[in-house]
Amino acid sequence: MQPLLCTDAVRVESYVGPKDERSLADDVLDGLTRPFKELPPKHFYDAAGAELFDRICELPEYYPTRAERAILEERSAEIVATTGAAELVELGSGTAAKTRLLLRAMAEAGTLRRYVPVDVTEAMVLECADALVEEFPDLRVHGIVGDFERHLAHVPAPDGPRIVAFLGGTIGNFPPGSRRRFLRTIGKLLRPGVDHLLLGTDLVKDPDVLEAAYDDSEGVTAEFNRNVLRVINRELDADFDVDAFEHVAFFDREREWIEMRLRARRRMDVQVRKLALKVAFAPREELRTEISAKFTVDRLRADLAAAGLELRAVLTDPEDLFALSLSARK
Ligand code: SAH
Ligand code: AVI
Repeated sequence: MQPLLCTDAVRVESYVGPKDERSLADDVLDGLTRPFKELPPKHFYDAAGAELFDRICELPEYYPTRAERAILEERSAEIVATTGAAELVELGSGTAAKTRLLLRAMAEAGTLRRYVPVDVTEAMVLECADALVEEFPDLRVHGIVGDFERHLAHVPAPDGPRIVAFLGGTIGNFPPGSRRRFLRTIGKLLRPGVDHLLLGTDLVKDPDVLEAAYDDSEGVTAEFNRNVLRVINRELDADFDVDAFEHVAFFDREREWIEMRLRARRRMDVQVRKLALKVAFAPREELRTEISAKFTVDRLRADLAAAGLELRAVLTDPEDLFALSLSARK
């Protein structure tokens, strides 16, 4: 493997490339030819999508980031003391904004050795690796640009007690069956009796609060949602009229998840030239772009148990909006 970047402190490896265009192509071919159209949420995050997500995190309505940060501000030292962590592996690391609180606590405890960010967006991994080695002089960063569903085998062997962090509630973007399967895969990165999973999960709450968080008054989430169509236009030479799709977000009370969709404002025939594919949308036809599951502690415990993990601690913010949990392999 030829690393993207290799210095004394930083090594960044990339596992995305032409094959990943394939992954978008496969998802479009598969998802847009189904009776109920659907795309997986990982394609939101090109550079523009990552920027829109950052703006979402600052919105008054989008509480998860603030609530999770509040927990980390309060409890990072305790998390580090409980786990003795020397290494932090982070899935879907993004800008690693909240992660700094954990790294700081590890540095203060004198245990910090290595940070392993895994994200599908190359610029994110490169930028955060650079910034973090500046900020933490003894830190080594081993970055992986890759799809956490396909490239976890490239996470290096542990270098001391490890925390695998999966923050932000991103686990909620998996449907229930794949969620448990993915938790089991994450478990393989953990050694029983040594390592821990630190998982961020958004909690079930008043549907009005939830729906506002996914349909903000400035329309940033709507733009984030439509961004997936811009990605397809650019990468697969498609001709979606992006503004002809309306943002839809609602809380499914039975399944206890938020669903985001894009609704066609009129009849459309879309050409996806690279795939030689024509996709017809009926007026008001919807395309599901994301689910974002909300958790109770019982559901969390059951999902972890089904994946061979034992829930050890649940930490919440003062308003009980969000939970950070520590678990370990049984
Ligand atoms: N952890 C950050 C970012 C959450 S946004 C936070 O808590 O704020 C979700 C992140 O996961 C984005 O940075 C996105 O690029 C990344 N991501 C989404 N799907 C992914 C996948 N399949 N593989 C790797 N990274 C993914
Ligand atoms: C990354 N993920 C946890 C976010 C969420 O809340 O499900 C993505 C997002 N979608 C709309 N707003 C934010």
